[in-house]
Amino acid sequence: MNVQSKSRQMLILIPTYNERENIAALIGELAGAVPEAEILVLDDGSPDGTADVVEELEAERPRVRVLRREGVRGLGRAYLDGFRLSLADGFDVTVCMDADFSHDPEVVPQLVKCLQDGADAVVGSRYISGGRILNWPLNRLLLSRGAAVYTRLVTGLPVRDPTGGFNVYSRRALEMLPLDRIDSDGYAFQIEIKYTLWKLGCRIDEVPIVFTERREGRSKLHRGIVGEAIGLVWRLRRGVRR
Ligand SMILES: Nc1nc2c(ncn2[C@@H]2O[C@H](COP(=O)(O)OP(=O)(O)OP(=O)(O)O)[C@@H](O)[C@H]2O)c(=O)[nH]1
Ligand SMILES: [Mg+2]
Repeated sequence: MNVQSKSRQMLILIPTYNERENIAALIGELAGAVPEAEILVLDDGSPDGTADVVEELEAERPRVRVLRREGVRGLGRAYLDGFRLSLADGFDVTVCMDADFSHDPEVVPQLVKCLQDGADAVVGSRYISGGRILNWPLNRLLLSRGAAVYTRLVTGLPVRDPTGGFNVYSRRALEMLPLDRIDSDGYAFQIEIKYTLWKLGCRIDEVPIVFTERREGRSKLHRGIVGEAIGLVWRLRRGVRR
């Protein structure tokens, strides 16, 4: 990726797997909401050609890039590559968000403002006052809420929405993370990053968000993601890392 000559303020990382129907519209909305941001799509060889869509956009949008990942697929692995690139390219602020419009592009400036007010990491939170989830079936609500409460009980992590994927990290926070030692994915990845930062003494603030069901495309949630998260919280509690 060549972002050498550009401003180094803010990088938005968007992991994608089969998000062809969402990605162009999301990038368009982000360009309106945060025009100064660079956008890096982290694609895992989506069979639907998501990366090709982004590549076509690159011609007209110089702040947009796609990283075509190879090898083992995974949300966590994609984010770790994104974190490394963000550090290497000197960005001060790294925003993480889903491609499916569950995370509102208009809220990015608010999350970033909170970081600039002194937090090391900011979590877009569904589970603090003012936060909400729209259009999720009861089983998804219970699973997500249950995971949040369970994580807190087992690990002590004082974050109300530990599995959330709409997060902002300062350069300092990313520099502190032992990126080579983190290898979880899905919900577990979100928990592991927040837990590690908390243990390192970082200030993690939460800002309420309204989370909506994905606009288009299919969920990649599967039972293995939940099992992995359950295993991880107990490992964190015992202080064991792989
Ligand atoms: N690079 C990469 N991205 C992924 C992978 N799995 C999921 N994603 C992306 O990660 C984000 C979150 O995945 P979702 O499928 O929306 O998971 P979710 O939000 O828990 O579930 P739903 O909202 O119900 O669909 C989306 O932008 C996905 O495209 C993967 O293996 N690799
Ligand atoms: Mg989603």
